[in-house]
Order: sequence, then structure tokens, then C-alpha cells
Amino acid sequence: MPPPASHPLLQPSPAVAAALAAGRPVVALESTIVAHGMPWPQNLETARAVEAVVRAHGAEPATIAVIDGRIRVGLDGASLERLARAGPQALKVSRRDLPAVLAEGAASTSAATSALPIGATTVAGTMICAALAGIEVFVTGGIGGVHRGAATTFDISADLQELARTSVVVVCAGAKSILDIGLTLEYLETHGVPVLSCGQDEFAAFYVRDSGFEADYRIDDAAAQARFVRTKWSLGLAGGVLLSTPVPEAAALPRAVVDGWIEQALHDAAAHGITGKAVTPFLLARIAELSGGRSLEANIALVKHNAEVGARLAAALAAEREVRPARP
Ligand code: PSU
Ligand code: MN
Repeated sequence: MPPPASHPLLQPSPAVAAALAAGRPVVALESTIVAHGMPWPQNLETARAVEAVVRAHGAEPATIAVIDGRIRVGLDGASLERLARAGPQALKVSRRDLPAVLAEGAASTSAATSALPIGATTVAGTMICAALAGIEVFVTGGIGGVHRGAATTFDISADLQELARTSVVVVCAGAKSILDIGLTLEYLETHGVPVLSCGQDEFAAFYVRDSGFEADYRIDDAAAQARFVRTKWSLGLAGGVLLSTPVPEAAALPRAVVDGWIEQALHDAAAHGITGKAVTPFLLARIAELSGGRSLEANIALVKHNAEVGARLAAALAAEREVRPARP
């Protein structure tokens, strides 16, 4: 929806810039999942594999991160490795954090900004950067949401507010069941964010296929998804669309088993006094430990599958644009 904007701090790779200029499909990918969501070296392997899936389905991958004071849209191999190796040392960058990793870059005309930490963008942070770059589709693993116990902790991911305001489609395997999925969906409804599902009626629950909650609309066909999105934006209804698709059957984990790990991980987080932005990375890492790596396998499989769904949608949106210009 947003016209491709340029900003001095925005640095698309040559491949991404060329694809955008030609109206070819581009898929944004986030970097918090790389730095904070998975351990080395599976994080780098997965990031590369996900980019390959996007390419195999005819779209250009654009992994987004803030490096040396620039919003990099599309990372070369060395930068992707730098991000993956930085791991938890990278700053987790949501809406509020963008200036912290960019302000020095803004003041500088050279690349003498390497003292800045690498910024790994969350779903919210990546949506902002994708919209700035003119990218309409963004693939992640699972979005942040309303945490269990939010009534007392107020812990509600900034991802939800971003979906309410920024016009990008976010493809995900639903929300992690470490969250309160019912409340997450209520929040999205309040803010007018359509929740689409592809492949099943239910909203997905990350490692688990079924969340127990139905999505608003099931649309399996990419061209029909693209028409839904174009229609929303053509009405001036700014804001995101959430497209949920379940983890592939072969990699899905049984809900009862996952619930046990989650209870334990939540207990441990409380015992360690983990709060704020550290909560989600802590829970993901603890669940990976408790599951003996099974949750990580599921996580990798679902992101790759999301990449396929996202690339098909990006291609359908590009085709739709040719037929009916969104911005006359
Ligand atoms: N989903 C994953 N791995 C992740 C995340 C989501 O499979 O690492 C990250 C995303 O970047 C998401 C963030 O935006 O967790 C949510 O963090 P918080 O709950 O602090 O808003
Ligand atoms: Mn939070």
C-alpha cells in the first residue's frame, strides 16, 4: 500500500532494489528470529535455507537488519553471517528501538559507525522497514502477542500495534502457544486486523497445528489472498493483514507435550525474574532445551513453509498489480 519511499538510512541490496524497481515479487524476512530466536549455527543455516525457498518460488528474499547505522534490506552472505554470529549480542529492535541503532548513522556520512550494535528487527521493526522500502509481504515464524498473565504484567507485543497501523502482510504459523492466543486474536479484532488462514480453518499455534481458535477467513489460493489484500488497501484501510498457515504435518508437535514444556519454561522465566524484551527469547531457548531440540526442528520447518506461502502471495500480488494498478 505505501508507495515505495526512499530514506537516506534505507539501503536495499542491488538485487532487492532491482526487483522492486521492476515490480517483481519481493519477500521481507526478519532478523530477530536469526539473532535471538535460534542458536548458532542452526540460525545461519535456517536463514540461508529460507532465502533459498523464497527464491525457488520466484521471489527475491530481503532479510532486514540494521547494520552500521543503516537499514539493510537484503543481506549479502557476509552480513547474514555477522548477524547470525552476533546472536543475543544484537540489539532486539522493535518500533521504539529503531532510533537507537540509527541515530548515529543519521549523523554520519561515512561507514564509521561500526561501534553501533547490530540491530535485529522484530516483526514490528521489520514491518516498518519493509513498508519504508515498498515491500508488501513479510515472512516470519510466529508473531508476538498478548502474553499469558498480561492482565497483571501488561506484556503485549508491539507486533500487534504494528499490525494495526502498518500496511504489510505478515505470513506466520500463527502465534506461539507461550502466548494467550485467544486474547491475541481479540486484540487484533479490536484493531481491525484481518486474520486469514491458509491450509486449514483454524489459526495456527506455531509448533502445534491447531490453536483451538478459528481464523476470520480461510483463503487457500494465493491469487484470492492477493485480491483480499488489494481490496483492503484500495479502500484506504491502512494496516496489516495476518496470514496464518500451520506447521507441516511431519514436523508438528503434539499439543499436550508442548504445553508441558511451556508450563515449565514460564515457571523458569518467573523464577529467574525475566521481564520485558527478554521474555520471548528466554522462553524459546528454554523450550528448545526442554524438548531436546524438537521445538527447534519444528520452528525451522514452519519458517521454511511460511516462506513458500509468502513467496506465492508476493508473486500473486505482483501479478495483480499488473492487472489493476493499486495506485492510479
Ligand atoms: N517468532 C519466532 N522466533 C522469534 C520471534 C518470533 O519464531 O524469535 C521474535 C519475533 O521477532 C517477534 C518477537 O517479533 O519474537 C516478539 O517479541 P516480543 O514478545 O518481545 O514482542
Ligand atoms: Mn513483551
